[in-house]
Amino acid sequence: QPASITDQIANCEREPIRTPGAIQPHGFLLALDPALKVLQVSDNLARFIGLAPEQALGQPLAAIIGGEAAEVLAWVMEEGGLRERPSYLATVRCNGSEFDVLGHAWDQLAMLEFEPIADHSGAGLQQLYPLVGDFLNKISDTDSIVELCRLAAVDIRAMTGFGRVMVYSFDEDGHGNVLAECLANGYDSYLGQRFPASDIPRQARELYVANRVRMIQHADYTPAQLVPAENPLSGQPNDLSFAALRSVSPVHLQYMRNMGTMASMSVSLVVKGRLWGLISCHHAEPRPLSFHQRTVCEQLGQILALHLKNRNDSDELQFRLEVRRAMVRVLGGLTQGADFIDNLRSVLPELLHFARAGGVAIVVDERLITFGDTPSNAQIQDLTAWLATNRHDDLFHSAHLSARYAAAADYTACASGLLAMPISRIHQHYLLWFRPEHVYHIDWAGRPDGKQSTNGMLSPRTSFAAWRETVHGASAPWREAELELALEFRGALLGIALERAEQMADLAE
Ligand code: BLA
Repeated sequence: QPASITDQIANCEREPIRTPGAIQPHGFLLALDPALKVLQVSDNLARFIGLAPEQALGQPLAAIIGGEAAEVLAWVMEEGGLRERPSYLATVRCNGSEFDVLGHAWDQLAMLEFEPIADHSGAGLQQLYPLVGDFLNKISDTDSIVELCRLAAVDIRAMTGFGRVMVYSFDEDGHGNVLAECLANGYDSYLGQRFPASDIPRQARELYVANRVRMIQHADYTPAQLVPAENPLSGQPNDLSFAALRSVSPVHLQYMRNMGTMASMSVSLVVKGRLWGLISCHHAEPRPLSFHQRTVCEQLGQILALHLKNRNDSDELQFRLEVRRAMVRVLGGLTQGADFIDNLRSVLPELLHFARAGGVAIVVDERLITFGDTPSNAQIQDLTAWLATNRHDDLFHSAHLSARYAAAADYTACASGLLAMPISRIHQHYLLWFRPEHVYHIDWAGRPDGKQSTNGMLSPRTSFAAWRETVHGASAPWREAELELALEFRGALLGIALERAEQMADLAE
């Protein structure tokens, strides 16, 4: 029996990406104890150093990489100490080749990663620093998010020479939308396309918040296994979360090959602790990139994220101010008459404007007042009866009402979206706002349901050809700020109604 799609996604989420037990083979790894004795090695050591793992294990560092290199590294580690994130220790020469050495402390081990520098291509530090400076200057004059992202894509491409650099952001459902890109000749455009959430499982997103850059140099590599397979100090598989050479999930390597991408780097864009998006770089051929290049890209990503946050904060603030102003106009326009409903009737246009709605209805017992574009009176009565039986908290909102309440399919044109607010604590009295349908297209990068399943495992799709989905029955979304202010408005309204009732009672005495 084939596994359900939910089970298959759960399988993806079980990919042990932090503990693969192996590294990418373009460099080698040594795990040392505090006395710099070698406790674990990657099994590709021979290719770089000419030693089999058995010859290296238990030896002092100097016996593996030579006295001079070991002395430099020991000195740097003693001076600076190792941190939990890899830092550049030194460039050392061993066995006739030069290596950039990164070090980090993890799982009681000193993890040293050696990357041969002969491989590295692209800009050096002399070119990289001015590019970051330029980027800082340019983005200060930019206030559109898309333009910010475009400038980042252009500069990352200049820094790395990748054939395709994309900046994409995740929506609430985790789908990625390509906002900007910069391409070399011969690379297809993905601009404006959407990538389904299942392309990047949850545990990978979590890791990418902590570890902000990852490089896959060759999507067709054979992993270099760690020997022994487990950390001898803990008896557990090594946590390689922060190792630059961490071997990546075979599922993802298949995805890259399906896409025609032989090398990739992605840089996390973290805004307020959340993975806002990624800068994703592709190359059709394998491509090495030095630690310095990756670090500069990581920093550029941080600068971009900071600007995105500022941009977002000021947009949000502006929006809240506007909604609040609209709310004040409603409250200020309420007349002071004895009948609460008549008072509300006097501010119908302001009510409409407050919720950026196309229609509004006030439902009080048998009385029904509508304004703008709304369903029929009978339909509204049915809708409020449904609302009443489906107990909701202080507010009910939907930007796709017919998915929750089938009868609404008859009036999606005027009421694809609904915001319903009970305005009495005892009676079924409601203020209803309706938003019209907003038909839109999603250009998927490959059909989202086009994934293949092999032995119950979801595999990456094989086609990334654009596929257009047209979405009906949805309205513009209700924003967090609108819902919050609607609640505030409700509090004010109930307060006013109560006050009025008390005045009436006083008069009656
Ligand atoms: C990881 N998937 C990733 C990563 C990206 C994507 C960027 C991070 C690794 C990297 O930097 O290359 C996906 N790449 C994309 C997307 C774009 C892109 C969306 O360029 C858009 C432009 N993938 C699948 C399926 C599964 C899956 C079906 O399609 C699960 C069965 C898994 N993707 C998967 C896993 C990882 C991953 C497990 C983590 C890889 C790792 O870090 O070890």
